[in-house]
Amino acid sequence: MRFDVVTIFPEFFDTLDISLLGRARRGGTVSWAIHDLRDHTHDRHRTVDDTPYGGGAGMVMRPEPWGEALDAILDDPVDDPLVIFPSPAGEVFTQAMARELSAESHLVFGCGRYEGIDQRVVDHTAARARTRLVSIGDYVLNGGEVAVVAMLEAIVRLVPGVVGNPESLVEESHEAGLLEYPSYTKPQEWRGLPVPEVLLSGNHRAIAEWRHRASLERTKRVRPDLLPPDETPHA
Ligand code: 6GU
Repeated sequence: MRFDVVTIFPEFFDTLDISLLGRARRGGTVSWAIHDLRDHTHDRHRTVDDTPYGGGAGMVMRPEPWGEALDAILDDPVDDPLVIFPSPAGEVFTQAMARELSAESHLVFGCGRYEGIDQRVVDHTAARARTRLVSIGDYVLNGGEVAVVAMLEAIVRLVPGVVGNPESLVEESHEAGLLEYPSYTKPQEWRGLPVPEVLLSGNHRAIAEWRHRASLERTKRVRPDLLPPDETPHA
């Protein structure tokens, strides 16, 4: 997988080289480039934003630097890139979307700041490449950078060959539509607190049943919205 990120804060992405993503990059499974939007400005102040037409608070990112930056990435596409604009006004990012995006060969992220990017940039991009607006949840961040780091961490770990043991991807929260069951390790007793007996039994069927029940109970308690209608607790 290849990805490109356009941002006015390239330093935000220095953390990508740590841990899993860095290892995947060194192993050749993923490659990426971080592009500074201000490299595509031509005035002394390297201006990227301006006041909104129609009035109102905040600033909007001007289209010209975005046009240039995206041209440089999209102009002669050898692949079929998917462009993602992180935005609180987008469709909500989920594990299912992370799975879907992990099968893409080329992702391009355009990180807006302030009150967003001039809409014509999104429209112009959508006319030449698959384009999506994606939100990571119902709250407001100052810009798309943190959202892109979060999305990339969720996406890249699903790219085949990135996580060593693919089985560890199957039994985790959200993959089965439920939250993950609680986990325990040594010691068997800690500060008077024992590990649930069944986990020490060696009875794999009983363990699987206990874990499924624990997943279900936890999901009912904290995320009843995730349950299929027939599992929803009655009011
Ligand atoms: Cl993707 N961007 C911003 N600025 N705020 C958000 C978001 C994205 N997702 C949730 N809040």
